[in-house]
Amino acid sequence: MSNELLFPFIWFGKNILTNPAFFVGFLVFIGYLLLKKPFYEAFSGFLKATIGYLILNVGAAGLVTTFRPILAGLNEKYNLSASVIDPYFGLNAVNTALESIGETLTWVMFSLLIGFLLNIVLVLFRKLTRIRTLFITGHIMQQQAQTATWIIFFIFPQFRNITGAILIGIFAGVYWAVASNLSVEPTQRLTENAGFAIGHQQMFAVWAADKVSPYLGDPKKGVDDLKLPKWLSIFHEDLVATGTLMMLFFGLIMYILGPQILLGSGYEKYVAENKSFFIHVLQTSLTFAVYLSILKQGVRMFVSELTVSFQGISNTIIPGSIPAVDCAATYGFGSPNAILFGFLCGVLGQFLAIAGLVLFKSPILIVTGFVPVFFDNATIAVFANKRGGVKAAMITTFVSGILQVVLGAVAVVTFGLVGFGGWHGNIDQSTVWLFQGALMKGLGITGYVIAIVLMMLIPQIQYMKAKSKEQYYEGLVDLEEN
Ligand code: ASC
Repeated sequence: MSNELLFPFIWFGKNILTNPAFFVGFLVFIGYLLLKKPFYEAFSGFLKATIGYLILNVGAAGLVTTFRPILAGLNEKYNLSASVIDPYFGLNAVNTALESIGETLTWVMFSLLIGFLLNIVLVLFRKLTRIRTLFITGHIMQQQAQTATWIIFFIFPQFRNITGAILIGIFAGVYWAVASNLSVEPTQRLTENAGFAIGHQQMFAVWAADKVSPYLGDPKKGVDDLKLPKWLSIFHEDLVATGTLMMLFFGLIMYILGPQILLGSGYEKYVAENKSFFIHVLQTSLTFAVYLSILKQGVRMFVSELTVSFQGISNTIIPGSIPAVDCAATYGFGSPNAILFGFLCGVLGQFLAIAGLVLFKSPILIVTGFVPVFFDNATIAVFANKRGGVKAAMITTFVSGILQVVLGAVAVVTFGLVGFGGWHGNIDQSTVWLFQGALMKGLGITGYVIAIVLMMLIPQIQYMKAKSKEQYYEGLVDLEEN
């Protein structure tokens, strides 16, 4: 073909495919048209998705500029590299890391699409795969696809291309299908067969908590028998909790670094103007919460558009699958006390582990992020409390907090994210994914294949162990056995 004929394709590749904001908008637009929505809805979907992505970029850029002097200061003064364990900081870190190898986030979108379609196929062939669940929590899929993109591109530099995107898509899609499928029984037990599974970032952990809790404590001695102080409830609000955590951690770090290092050449002017360092520290710490909330707002916007077009597609192809949704959906069924209690024990575990890192002079400093410490541990506690009461809830979340920090630090090193300021940080990503990543790092593509095969075996074992095969497919549990 001549160059003129190819021109539209080249133009499209350069301007849309490699520009995630427009690529997401384009996907949504096509999705809406395929669902036979009127043109004006497709247009509005395109705008909301693209603008959402552009908003995300603003939040991400803001986080980077706020974080950079602190990261540089820690490095300069103590040779330390700080990483916030939180998926939103993780997004940011991966974004910068991908840029550093000359790649863009477009691959994330490709992989997301491939993973989602694969999950549908796995459910379609449920008689063979034993997969019953479709993962539909869009913002989580986006975060996980993004982290997986970095992991695969980092470990397999030869596949920084469409082959890599397919590998990422398969990895993510199989994880979504298998892990959410694994959460069916625990979730159904908790919710008394409400008919959904978990599609989030602690599905393996929920399964483990459901399994070990009966051995750890007595379900009759639940968290509700405790009296938690009322002021704790302010942490239900995520900006309050994030603001507090950021003040605690970055406040402390910035104080220790001191104004001279942090302000650099601006220091003299600052002293001359008689400004308060305390207020500077406070404002900078809270600025993290500001940019995080901008970033989240952007993610939610484009993801909710993607979800509409994705769900439309899946509903028409696979009726009768079990939807796997946000972990917060289980909170209405568990004890409300368990949520805060899990968060608290998780915080305790995390703080202790961080103190351990400092004490043992780890070159990686982990900073608590809100999302994993709250949502992972709250969710684990809800399940553990149901099966083993307050003792189980306490032990499982405390251990989870420690693992989140220690294995988070290991993950930062294993996945080459030192210096980028963040790691995904959720418990499944810091345990299961870390193990799988280590397999791939050690054994190359063979390790990748082993990781996928091991995951695919899980639903087979579940099915084999199921007492009633019919019930297995319906996803129902016997409630009397509780
Ligand atoms: C996450 C994440 C969020 C929250 C939310 C909980 O992992 O990225 O925004 O948890 O999904 O409801």
